[in-house]
Amino acid sequence: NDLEICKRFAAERAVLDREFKGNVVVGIGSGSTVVYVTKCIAETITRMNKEAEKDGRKPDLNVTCIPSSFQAKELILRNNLNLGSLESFPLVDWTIDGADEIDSQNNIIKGGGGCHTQEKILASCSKELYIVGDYTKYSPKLGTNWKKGIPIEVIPVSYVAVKRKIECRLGGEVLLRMAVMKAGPVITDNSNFIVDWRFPEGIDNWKDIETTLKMIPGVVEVGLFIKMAIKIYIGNEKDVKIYDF
Ligand code: DER
Repeated sequence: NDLEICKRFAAERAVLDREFKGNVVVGIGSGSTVVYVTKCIAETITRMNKEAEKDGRKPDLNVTCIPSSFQAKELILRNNLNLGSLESFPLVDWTIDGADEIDSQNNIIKGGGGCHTQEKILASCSKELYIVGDYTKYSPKLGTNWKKGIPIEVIPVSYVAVKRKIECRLGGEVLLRMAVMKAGPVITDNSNFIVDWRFPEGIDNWKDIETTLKMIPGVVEVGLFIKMAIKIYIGNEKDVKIYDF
């Protein structure tokens, strides 16, 4: 459908804008848009190696991909890309990842796919973070389109205490994220729970909110990526809108 086409447009533009030369360490985000990113990276490498062979040059391109989740690792393997680990490559040249909502101030909600903890670690190790998404992801302010709240990964035993503290201090409602194909809560790649904070209207000091949430004992990571992205690619049916930050 047309949303998938928009995702693919954004993903391909973000990949084709990148430099593929010599040794490159690339971060792979999580979610459905990144499926197109990973496929396009693989196609780009194949094309460049073929061009080098045709010109009688030795292919000098060496791309190592670092995953942000079990899903990202599977994507890297399925596309026959070189799988690296953050332990071996703690400095990443560029990362491309998806998002749940982006506003005009470069405030981003991530974690709809339950992977924001390792995504944020990977983003923090990357020289450049590029975000890709379809046009439904870009809003004048957070909460306009994305109604599921801010994802927060928590240590399981703490989830009621964290819920209570957030609701008392910041208002809104905190819900434990329940699994669909399994009885009980979603369990993350890090063996933790996720709670989603349905925040109240009128919040805009997102950097302070991120710090306040992060400081609550039991909170592992918050799905707010504040001013971490260098460029945002938003795909429409006919073109890609790029926001530079
Ligand atoms: O969880 C995340 O932050 C993922 O990047 C994900 O939410 C992106 O969503 P997508 O499936 O629409 O790409």
